[in-house]
Amino acid sequence: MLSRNEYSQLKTVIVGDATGAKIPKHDISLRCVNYADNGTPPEQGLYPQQIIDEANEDIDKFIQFLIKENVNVLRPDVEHDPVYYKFCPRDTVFVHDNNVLYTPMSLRARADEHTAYRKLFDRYESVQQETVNITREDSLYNTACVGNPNVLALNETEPCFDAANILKDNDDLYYLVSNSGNLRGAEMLQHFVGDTAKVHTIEDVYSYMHLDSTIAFLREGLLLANPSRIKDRTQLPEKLQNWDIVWAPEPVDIGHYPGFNNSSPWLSVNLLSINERLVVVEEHQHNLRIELEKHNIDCAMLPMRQARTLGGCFHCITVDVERENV
Ligand code: DAV
Repeated sequence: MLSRNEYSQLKTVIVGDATGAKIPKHDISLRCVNYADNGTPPEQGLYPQQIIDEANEDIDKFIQFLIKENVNVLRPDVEHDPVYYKFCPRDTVFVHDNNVLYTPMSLRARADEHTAYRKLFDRYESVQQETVNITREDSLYNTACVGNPNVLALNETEPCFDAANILKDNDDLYYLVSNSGNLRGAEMLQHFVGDTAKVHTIEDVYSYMHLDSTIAFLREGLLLANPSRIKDRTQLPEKLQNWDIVWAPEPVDIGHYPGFNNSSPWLSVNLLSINERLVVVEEHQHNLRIELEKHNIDCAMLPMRQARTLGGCFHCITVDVERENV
């Protein structure tokens, strides 16, 4: 059985690769999903080499750490030249129980990204891999979202979501309705997981990309929340309302490469849990470390200099494939 939650002992993980990362062709999906709140996209083409090199150097350090923790590391297909990138497998690959779903991605440029990861699951005989193909007609996107967080990028013409809109807690899956995931996507996810889990939607909390810079699950009954988005526990689905909450302190802004910005400073929340007592955190987030230590959680402080530039810190750049299941 594969991973069913975000925090029990990690055994096998996919770690992304910045090689070949590109700004894709400009189209309505890129404008509405990635840049609704975030200026205009940079020119199409490879990211500057310095970004790619620094990201890969930091990934190498992270992998050394994982190996030291006895975690088995899998990497995207080196032959795969991405249309967008293979830096954030979290966005594309949803793993739960014995199921792997390559989600119907919100960006057109990411429609075939799953081909970078598929072979990694061949070793698991009983695992089902499913890919959802959608058309991504212009009518899926609502350009009124640009500059207006009250209007979401995705209409409901077909199910559409990134895997990073989901966090898992065993029999419960939490799904953010936002620019990168619509309501039909949540229904599709429920259909896919069947009676192995219940999908709970989170709405009107954060309109832009993904759930994993807003909430992190630390263990059963303890979560980390971003107070700039979750103002009050009543905004959480009922099942999470009686969890203990660590309110994330103001992040240290590590900045981004000039002209290339794919995320907010709240990537501080985007941590990877190794187990209930150890998480990997971006190395400047000392106030966060102090808060987590109060809950007996140690922090491995590691660099990820281009996290904001490329839009991913340690949660985004990974997929927990196997955890010790409870
Ligand atoms: O907070 O800007 C980052 C994307 C995480 N997958 C943010 C969203």
